[in-house]
Amino acid sequence: MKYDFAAIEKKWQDVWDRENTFAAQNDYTKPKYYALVEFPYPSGQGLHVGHPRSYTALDIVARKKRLEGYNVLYPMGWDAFGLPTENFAIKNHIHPEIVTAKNVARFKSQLKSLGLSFDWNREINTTDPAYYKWTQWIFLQLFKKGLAYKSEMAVNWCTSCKCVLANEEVVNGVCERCGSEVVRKVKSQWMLKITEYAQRLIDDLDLPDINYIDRVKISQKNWIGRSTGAEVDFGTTQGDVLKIYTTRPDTLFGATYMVISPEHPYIEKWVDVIENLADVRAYQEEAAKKSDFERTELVKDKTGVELKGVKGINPVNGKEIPIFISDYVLMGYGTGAIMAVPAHDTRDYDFAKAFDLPIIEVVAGGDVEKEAFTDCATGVMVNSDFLTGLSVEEAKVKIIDWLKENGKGEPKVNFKLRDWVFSRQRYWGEPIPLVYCEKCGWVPVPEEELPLRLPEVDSYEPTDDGQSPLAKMTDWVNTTCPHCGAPAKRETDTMPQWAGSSWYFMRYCDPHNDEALASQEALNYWLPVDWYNGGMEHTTLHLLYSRFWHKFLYDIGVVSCSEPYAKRTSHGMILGENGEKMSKSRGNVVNPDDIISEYGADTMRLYEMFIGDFEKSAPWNTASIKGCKRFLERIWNLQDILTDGDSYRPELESAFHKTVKKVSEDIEALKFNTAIAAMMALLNEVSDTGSINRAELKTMLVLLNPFAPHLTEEIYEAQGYEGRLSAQPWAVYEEAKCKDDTVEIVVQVNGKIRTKLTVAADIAKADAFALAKADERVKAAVEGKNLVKEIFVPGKLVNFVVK
Ligand code: ANZ
Ligand code: ZN
Repeated sequence: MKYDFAAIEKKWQDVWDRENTFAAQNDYTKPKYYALVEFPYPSGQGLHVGHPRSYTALDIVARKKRLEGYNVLYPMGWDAFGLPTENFAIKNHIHPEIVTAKNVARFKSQLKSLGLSFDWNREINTTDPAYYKWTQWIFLQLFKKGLAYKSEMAVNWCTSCKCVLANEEVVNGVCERCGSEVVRKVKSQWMLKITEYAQRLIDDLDLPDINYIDRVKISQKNWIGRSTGAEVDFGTTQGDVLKIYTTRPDTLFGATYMVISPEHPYIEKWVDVIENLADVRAYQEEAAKKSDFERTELVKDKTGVELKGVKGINPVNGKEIPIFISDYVLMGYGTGAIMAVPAHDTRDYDFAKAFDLPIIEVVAGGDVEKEAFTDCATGVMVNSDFLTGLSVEEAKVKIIDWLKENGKGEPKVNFKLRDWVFSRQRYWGEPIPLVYCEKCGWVPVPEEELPLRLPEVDSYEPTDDGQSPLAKMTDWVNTTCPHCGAPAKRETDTMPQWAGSSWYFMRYCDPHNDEALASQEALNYWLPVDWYNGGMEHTTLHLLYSRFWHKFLYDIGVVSCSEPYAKRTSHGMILGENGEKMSKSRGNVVNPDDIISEYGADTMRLYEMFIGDFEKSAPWNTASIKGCKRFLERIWNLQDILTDGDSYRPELESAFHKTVKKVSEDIEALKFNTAIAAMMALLNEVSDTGSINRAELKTMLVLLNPFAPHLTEEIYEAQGYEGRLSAQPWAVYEEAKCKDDTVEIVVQVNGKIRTKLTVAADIAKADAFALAKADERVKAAVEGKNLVKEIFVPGKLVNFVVK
């Protein structure tokens, strides 16, 4: 019989659909397991071979957990709002809804062809009004609690398209679409106060029941960027107090100049005294064009302009020092002003060198003639008056006391995290459900009127002045104030793509509920997600945004746990055969459809799990996919050598127990590749005996089922086992039977290896020596010599010392 994977896979996919095999049960008394993968953006390109790496991994987990008796929720949906679809719609004059539906259909059939055990009854789509009704509802709750506010924000503005661009649309400072210059422009935007949650978003990562892999935890913490230091009041010759933020108040005596951001409000205050205003204005204009990222890059040449006519005054010694504007100081962080300590800060050092400014060493131990001495936490203070001789740590404490006593400053904690810019001047997003009334201000659309649907528009292009295309729909825009009934206008901005994905894991718990985002019982039962896997690229923003929304919903009593995900892992990327990132331009893209039709879904699944360490990136390798195919064919052919037998044969007993143990543990530990290797080794051992009995085959099929579900289910049925394989219990092992019966030990003479022997694992010392001495090579090495010592390390070695 030939292994006809195409027929087998089609057959079982139909059976699973028909029998609803993978539906999560609404029986809240059973032990539950919620496995989650990041839902895709249904792009026009279809599925990428990177998607199945994550989906198959958690499919394996989900299938194993079902066999272990859990009520498993493994859902899938579509994160379908967003720019590529909108841009496609603009170019081709097709409604984004139609584009989305087409892309979703393609993605779905591709996912089905992989045999993924998603519960399709719970499929969601963020662009479905029944879904975004609740995205809007959450926004309104944030608004009502004062966590959504409007603020002037710098946005990317394409001078030629005359529209606001998302960061992703700005490539090397120019518009991705037309190549024209992009400038920063100040516009009024909706913001969410995620900063209010900054401390909790850090602290809760260390809750005892939260299990994130380290690099994910670290990237969350880095993104939030908590820093501790002090705000210090510098004087100025204009009499104004110029507040700075520093993490190193201990270095105050080393401050030789100050820098304020080009947007700092004091510049306007000082226009009349600044002697070189034209230079200052020119510099401000240049800085306005750059992104924060470009501005703060370490390697960049330092530029700036001194504010002539005004000086800063260092509060610790009364010294007058120059004040510069430079783009490396950002207005959005700290106070937008710094004291520069070139001896101990690299950027200040580079700047001081470029502008020939004094460099005063205040922590001993480096060589500030050559470079900034930054790694000086354990150093001793010098040139610092009352701080001289103290350690850096002592100096920090003492200077903060001094600042407090003298009313010149106080300790301060800062976060890198900024509030979340939540509006987009775009069509294909959730309308922000607010109305502006001249009398009442911003008024929420009444909750019973949600969803506030996207109106039909004539064109999806933003207006000339950068407003959302919704602004052109005056019938829709003009409304009445829900509060006082006066004429009012709707907000025309829409939400960012991040909105829908910030709570989608909640919706899966109860996806058809139209009374609430999900029922309380469903949320209490299913949350937190037990295991969430996704790309490293989403371990900053998406993870942070969704944790923020979850915490907010926890605070207002919607969910009953403070963190959404109990465990978060991340898979490595699949690279092209040449080791480079897969991309159209490199011509190294592998299409999953082609692989499935040539080798079958089971081989594809197995291969993607075998390709290397799950957490590391791995290049595609066609030779290795063939190896996976051969393995499955050999499993298929076991049917030809099947015999009766309802327990493992003694010679294979420990091999089976060991493999069950290894596969069980490896799946939980993300080591899918070594789990597969263990099954391959077991297959070899079985094949060596020339037959397999029914008990042995059943265990093989159970172990392999999560990896190759179609093939295993087919063999199970064909060989007349009872019921469905997907309804069997997971394989069990006995610890006592996992021990090796035999081990290989090394035999040395005077520390040099002479031979290796295979002996019983529990061999007695005397027997080991006797066996070793009987070996010809050992005999030759000890011949005519005096045996002075015999050493035995159980399970490892025998060593004879001779003279
Ligand atoms: C003096 C100093 C001496 C500094 C020294 C560092 C080392 P974190 O919070 O760790 O990122 N800084 C403060 N506000 C800034 C702004 N708006 N734009 C750019 N840089 C700013 O780093 C805080 C440090 O970055 C502060 O401490 C300040 O330089 C600078 F040996 O003050 B420091
Ligand atoms: Zn009103």
